[in-house]
Amino acid sequence: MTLYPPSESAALLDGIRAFIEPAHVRTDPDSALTYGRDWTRLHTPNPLAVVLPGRIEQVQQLVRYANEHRLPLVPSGGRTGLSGAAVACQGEIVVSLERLNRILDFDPVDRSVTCQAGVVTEVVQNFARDHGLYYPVDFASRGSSQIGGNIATNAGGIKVIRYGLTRDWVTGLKVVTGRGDLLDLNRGLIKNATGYDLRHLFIGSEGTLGLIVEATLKLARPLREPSVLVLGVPDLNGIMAIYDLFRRKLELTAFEFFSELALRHVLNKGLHRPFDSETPYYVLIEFENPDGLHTDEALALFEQCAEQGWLADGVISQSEAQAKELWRLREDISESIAEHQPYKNDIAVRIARVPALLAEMDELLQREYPDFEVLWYGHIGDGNLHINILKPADRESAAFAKQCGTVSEHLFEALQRYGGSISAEHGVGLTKKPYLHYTRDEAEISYLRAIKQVFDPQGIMNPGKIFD
Ligand code: 2HG
Ligand code: ZN
Repeated sequence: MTLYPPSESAALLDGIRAFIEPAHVRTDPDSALTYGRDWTRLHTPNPLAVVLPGRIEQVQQLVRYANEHRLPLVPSGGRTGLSGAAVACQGEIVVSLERLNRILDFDPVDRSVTCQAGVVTEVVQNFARDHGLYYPVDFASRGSSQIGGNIATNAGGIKVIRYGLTRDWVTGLKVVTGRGDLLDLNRGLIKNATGYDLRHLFIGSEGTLGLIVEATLKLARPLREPSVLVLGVPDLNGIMAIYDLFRRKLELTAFEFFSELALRHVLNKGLHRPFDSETPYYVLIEFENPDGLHTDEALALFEQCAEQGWLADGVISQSEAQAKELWRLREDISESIAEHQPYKNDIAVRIARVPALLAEMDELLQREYPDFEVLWYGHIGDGNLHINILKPADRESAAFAKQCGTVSEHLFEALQRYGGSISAEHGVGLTKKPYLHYTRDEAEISYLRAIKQVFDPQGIMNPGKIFD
């Protein structure tokens, strides 16, 4: 635990105020609470200070100063993470990049945009749209998450089956390493066969190697009039059968699923059922459908699935507004259950192994949590399932977390047999650190440690996150 005696910490912070404007070196309780945690809400924020540099040189000065005085730094974006990677509960200095929020360059020929790390994801999406293009990395927290955080966690989201992860869209990165050096990585190039690609080490590094300060992102052509189908599915096995059939005929841009139990929470918040009948599961399928070109094909596929008994009911959007409404049934789930302090798991397995894993997990969860509300949803088309266990109102938080942690071990043992990952897209941070060995073996973790040592020899960058 890094805690400095008050006199020492006051002097340390005065030292920072010598190169960052005093108004941007904050110690008030509100800032500590806001900037000291992410959306996990499991840890008590306790940063020494929150620092908001406005220039890259200030980030470098801060890292050098932190090395001199052994001050731990926690890089901070929109703090929408769900694994505690942006939590400062051990007297660290939070480094918020939110003042570095400018779009710096756009090139229509390259189809690329260069922006500072603190630009909000949705601002990049809107910027691309206003220039006739599309930034396809998308998820429910688009309005608050920041590009730097997206990159530091290699954010996934709802369009991965067609567009891949954040990693696939980053063509350039400027980073300040844990040693205080500014590296200009790959400079927007598509091809660059000159040895190790350090850019990819920083993507997904969760702030443990340094701070991302600038990024160049590729853009795509816009989606052409996407249509959305929501289908009611009686049995888990039907889900992947539907996926297989639909993707043979249509180029899908999303294939999501959620359970009836999960749906009920968004209905409680005022959304409407997509159709009258209830089924234990639902899938949401999105595909480009310019001028309704593929509607007949989609309806024929719907009929085929119905004949096989894979689906019981369904609806197809008739307008952009209706497509958006249908998306909310899936996208609003996470926020709608936040008040129940869910224990979250975010697992991944190869697509072909999803049905067998689902069956095994379902059986295990029903056995281990007979009286808990367990909600399933996620990006099943890329093999990513979110499992949320809601805390019963009368259960004490620590006891609940302990029980869930024990069941997670059974879950991860099964997952390991399937060659899966204990974190598909939410990262490791603090909450999944104890389970990392289920996905990365000791030899591999020793290489991760060695890499960290190169970029951050004094261990000041987000210590205690991913691994110890
Ligand atoms: C989603 O897909 C987010 O909605 C959040 O990744 C998942 O709340 C969750 O477990
Ligand atoms: Zn997700």
